Amino acid sequence: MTATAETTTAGPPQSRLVQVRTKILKENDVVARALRESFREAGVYVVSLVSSPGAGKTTFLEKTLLLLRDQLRVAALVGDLATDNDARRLARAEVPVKQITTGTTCHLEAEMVRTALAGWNLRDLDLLFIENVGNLVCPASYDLGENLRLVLFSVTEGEDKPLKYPTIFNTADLAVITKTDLSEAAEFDDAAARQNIQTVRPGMPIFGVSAKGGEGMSEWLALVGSRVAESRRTAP
Ligand SMILES: Nc1nc2c(ncn2[C@@H]2O[C@H](COP(=O)(O)OP(=O)(O)OP(=O)(O)O)[C@@H](O)[C@H]2O)c(=O)[nH]1
Ligand SMILES: [Mg+2]
Repeated sequence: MTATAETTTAGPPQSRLVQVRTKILKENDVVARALRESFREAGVYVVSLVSSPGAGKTTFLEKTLLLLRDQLRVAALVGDLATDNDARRLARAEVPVKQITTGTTCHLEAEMVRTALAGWNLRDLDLLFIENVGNLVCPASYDLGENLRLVLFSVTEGEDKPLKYPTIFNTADLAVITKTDLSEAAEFDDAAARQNIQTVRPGMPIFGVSAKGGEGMSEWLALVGSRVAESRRTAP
């Protein structure tokens, strides 16, 4: 028998499950809108990070916090199903950090962010980072009130990830290709990866970085610095 590749595409079932999901998303949007307004009023710029597990969000964020903490008042929230490992890693940058543990939930929701921020005065911050749970599917649908959403993917994951997970790339504002120090060993095809991102999300800016080696970090810091400055200029 000759091997052939067949594809079936599942349409959304019109079930009670879909109705419940729609309701949850609507409720999330309401909270996210309120969060966005409170961020705007306080003059804090908010950046979220999404990626598959282990793509390098915490390493990238720890480096970013270390490099920015002397110029800007930075802080971070980090989501995981379990453990406070990432919060402890980020706290090494000696900036305010809080872990959100989601239990069985594969993404952060706006309400979790609101709860985690209780007790923090947003006016004390210039820039807040939110690291989402490592997952290329669930976080895509949940607005967290952020100004900028980064999608990270590492050179060891394969160039086709944007094509396989288009929604997460479509809902992001900027793509970050991580672990570029491993490109050669992984035989990473940078041009193909960039083309795949552009196919899914035409015009999306792309950064290549190595949080370990430092490559690309200064370009990223310049961009986020300019976004913070721009949001200040247009602040109420
Ligand atoms: N070589 C290399 N390794 C990296 C780099 N960034 C992260 N890593 C490694 O990749 C692994 C995962 O990194 P994390 O920063 O924990 O990834 P994450 O996306 O935060 O993971 P989750 O929060 O569990 O989803 C760790 O072993 C890191 O040391 C990099 O720039 N270069
Ligand atoms: Mg992490």
